[in-house]
Amino acid sequence: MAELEGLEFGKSDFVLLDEVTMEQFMDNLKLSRFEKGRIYTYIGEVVVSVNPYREMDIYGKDTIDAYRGRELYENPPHLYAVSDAAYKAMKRRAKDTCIVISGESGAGKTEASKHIMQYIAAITNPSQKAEVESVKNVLLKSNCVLEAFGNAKTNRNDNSSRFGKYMDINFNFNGDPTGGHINNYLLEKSRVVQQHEGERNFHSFYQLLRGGSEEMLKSCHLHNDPALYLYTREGSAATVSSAVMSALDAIGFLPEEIRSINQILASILHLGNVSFASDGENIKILGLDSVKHISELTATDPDSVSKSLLFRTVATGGGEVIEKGHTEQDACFGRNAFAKALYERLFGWIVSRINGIIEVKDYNPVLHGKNTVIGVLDIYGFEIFDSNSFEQFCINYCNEKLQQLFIELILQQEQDEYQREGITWQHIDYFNNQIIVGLVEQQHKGIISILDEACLTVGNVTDTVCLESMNTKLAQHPHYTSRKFNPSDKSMDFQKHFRIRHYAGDVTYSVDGFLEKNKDLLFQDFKRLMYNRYHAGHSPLRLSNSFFLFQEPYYVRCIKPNEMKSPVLFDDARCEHQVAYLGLLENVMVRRAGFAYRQLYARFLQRYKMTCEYTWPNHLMSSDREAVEAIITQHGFHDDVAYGHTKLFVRTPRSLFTLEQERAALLPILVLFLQKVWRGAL
Ligand code: AD9
Ligand code: MG
Repeated sequence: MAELEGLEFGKSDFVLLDEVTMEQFMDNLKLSRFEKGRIYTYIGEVVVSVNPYREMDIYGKDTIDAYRGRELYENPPHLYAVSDAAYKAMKRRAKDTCIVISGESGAGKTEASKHIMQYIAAITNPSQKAEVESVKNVLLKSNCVLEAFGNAKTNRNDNSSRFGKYMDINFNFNGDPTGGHINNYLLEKSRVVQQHEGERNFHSFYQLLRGGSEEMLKSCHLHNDPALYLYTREGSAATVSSAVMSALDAIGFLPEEIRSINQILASILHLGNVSFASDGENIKILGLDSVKHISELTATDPDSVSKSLLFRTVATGGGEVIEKGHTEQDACFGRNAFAKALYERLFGWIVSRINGIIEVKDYNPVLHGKNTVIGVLDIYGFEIFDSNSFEQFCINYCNEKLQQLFIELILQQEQDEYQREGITWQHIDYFNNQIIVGLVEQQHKGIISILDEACLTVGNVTDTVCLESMNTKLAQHPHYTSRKFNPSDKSMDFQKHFRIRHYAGDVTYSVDGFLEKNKDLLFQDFKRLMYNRYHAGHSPLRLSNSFFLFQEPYYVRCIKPNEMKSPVLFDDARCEHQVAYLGLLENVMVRRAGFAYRQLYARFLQRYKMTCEYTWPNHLMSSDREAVEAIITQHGFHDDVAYGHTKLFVRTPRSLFTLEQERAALLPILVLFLQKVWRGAL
């Protein structure tokens, strides 16, 4: 039982706090949980996780066995318990479920997603069927590959996800994984050509240079020193494992495919080393060796590579097509655009190749029953840097959407339902970030609409002109500020910045490059999928256009204890800020005053009528509600429930658990009874 942890570990569920105040919440989180090595705490079924920044001995086989098949409150809080709850819901009730992991950059989302996947893999396929083992193996190994190509060191996290990931695991009627699908969102491809000070390019480049065999490097015309390449000059010191190559191999990438991946990475590095010089009129390429290597590695003709770097093709007014020489600046821009596009496509191809390997094959719903899904969503966390660009704008918008989802499902719908059902309820107030989501995505008036409009306008609309339009149209919005407040701060060019008061903090964005990046097709795709989610309204995670029906969500809310990556430091102010903006206190209030379980009277009756003499086999009361009341009264749970118009609400899961146990004990007797009836013995 959760309480068996002992009083020294405080409350394992914040719902049990004596009083719901920020002070008590923080004391419990810091003194009783984090400082005693208890990194997980519940708010009902929501897991609050604090990044321990050290290896914890809580993910071994023994722990997995302890959680397998158990109810949430039977063990101390753990990711494994919610993973099991999601798994049970999927298996028992054939429910599609998803686990949504949120928190700022470095809070522990990706680690959590891996623990969840590992748990699910460990508890499934008891009969060790080879094909199921192989699916699980690919699903687990794909994390390593995705991290190599999609993660990088940032100033906030050494292994920061620079893309959003939604991974679906498909299950057959036995509850064994039969396949999966990865959706990836908005890779931060600008990182390929440029990184902030102290940050690095994607891990894959360093793994290639530091981890690649001598022979492979030679065939790609590479040296093993990242400092030799413009794109990897930053932060080359970190050690690198070559696990990704063996993971690619284990997943089923063919040797020639792995070779091609290396060749494309190498081409990108060589591209970065192509530079240009101008003689006043024309420009020429410096570093023809690099061009030669690129053409060899991409099987293209060196002259064509040079030409595409130096010229662009334009249509004249008279319908003619001519080649126009680049300026030095244009050529660098074009080179970088090419490198980014190559990487982006490589990443997309790797994901689709993995999907091809793990997709559910030969599935026949008639033969195999309903195909159910558990999804795990791990996106890039909310981030604020000294300088924030379009990438941060999209990342933070994405986090606003997730917060909105949480509010909708956990705070709003819950309270709406109590009201609808006529349950006496003291409304709990919370900050609804819909207003910020609207600021970004509202049609015609929101930032995205203004950007789109500027991109579609013929003529020379610059980032600054677009900013002026935003400043005019959004002047009255309480979460938008046209410039940084402190005019004495000379480091900031006011004409190029705007500020959004996000749910998680104020972020000042530089509009430099906004329009160019907004034109990018990938961003268009991203926006479209977010809009879809928004307008579809019914799905908790409509981040994908295909396969997606209503899924029952489970939440993991990650907290970053400090900015130093320290295992011992709990920065009170930073943590309190996160608890506040994540709405955790409000979550406790709603949960505490609320009900863990609800069910329509008829369905409740159907399941538990055998546990009460007045309802078995049929009740003679005037309504199902009265019959349910009889069951509840007989078991002495009267104080633990409320009766709505159509549903019964049960406050604590414990009452339900007792009913479940009783039902389970009665079932064999019932079966015997029915057999006798059939045989005519009764
Ligand atoms: V970002 O939004 O992708 O930048 P995440 O994903 O929230 O971020 P991540 O899971 O990458 O953070 O965690 C950051 C680091 O914290 C990891 O690299 C680990 O060093 C550390 N960490 C996080 N969770 C755990 C854990 N459960 N046990 C031990 C952990 N270390
Ligand atoms: Mg991550």
